Amino acid sequence: MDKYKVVVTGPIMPAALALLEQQCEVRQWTEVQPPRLGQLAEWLKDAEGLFVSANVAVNEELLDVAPKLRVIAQAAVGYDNIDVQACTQRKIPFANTPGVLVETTADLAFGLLLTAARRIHESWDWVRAGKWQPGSRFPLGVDLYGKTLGIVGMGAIGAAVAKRAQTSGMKVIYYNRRPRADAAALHVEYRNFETLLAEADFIIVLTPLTPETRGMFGANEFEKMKPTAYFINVARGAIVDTDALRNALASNKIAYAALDVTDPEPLPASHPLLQLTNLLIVPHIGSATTECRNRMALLAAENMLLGLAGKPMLTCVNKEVNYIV
Ligand code: 8YV
Repeated sequence: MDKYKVVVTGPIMPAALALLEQQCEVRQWTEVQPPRLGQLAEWLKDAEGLFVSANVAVNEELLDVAPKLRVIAQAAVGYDNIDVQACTQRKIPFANTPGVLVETTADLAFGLLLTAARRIHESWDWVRAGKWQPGSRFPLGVDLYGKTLGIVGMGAIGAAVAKRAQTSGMKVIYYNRRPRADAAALHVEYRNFETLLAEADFIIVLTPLTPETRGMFGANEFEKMKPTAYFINVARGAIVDTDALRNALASNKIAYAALDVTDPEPLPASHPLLQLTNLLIVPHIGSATTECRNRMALLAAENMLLGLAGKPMLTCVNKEVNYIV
């Protein structure tokens, strides 16, 4: 049997590559810089499968140069880089990787909250700089116990963060477009967006980036938060107006921010955000553990092989075309 032709747009965990290679002729982009469309075009001409790691925009322009494409699998849960409607119009099923990164990302989200509240990262810098001297005192942090966490975007990751917060004695409120039917079982309370902004001591953003959520946090929203509020974003940078966040932090309208995602990404070393001291930034590492990246890559590879064989993919987004006619 001829092997399927698959293009992989970036790094892939070895086990997933080995799985793909059993049935596919794989062309993998291995440069450090993500590929531009022109650099992939030759490979895409006869590609049947596209394995994306959120580093490439899958839009009409790309689909136009990939006439034989039948399946797209992405090793990421967020898919703001994919024009799903364009895929559906061309009857190309697209799958992401929900579920397998829930606990890992929740650990990072709650870890950022705790690290920021207790200034764990700054205190280590302080010790290393030799400032731990007789009589010296590191500045005080804030408690989590008894505080209110507001989760914006209460999906599976939100529920996993809520569990962690509740274990630390926090009350959890949330905002979603629609309240969750199982909120009582999760011991979380719904608030409208404005009320959540005003009530929360800590806010964690977990909502997907869509046209509706782009720029959802701007000057008005930071204005409504408590001056003691901690703002944590582990979703997508563009949900936040970066200038408005910088101004809110610089003028102490809010106390602190901890970001796993930024806009732009990567953040240039000269970026004005980096001049602030009341924030902590990590380089988009929400799912970055060996175990989690293996689960994501293997699920994406399984989806790819199922799709290429004309079988429904496990976690297809555009379910209406989750088969090959
Ligand atoms: C990264 C994520 O995008 O799954 C997502 O949506 O944000 C992260 O897991 C992942 O690194 C992309 O490979």
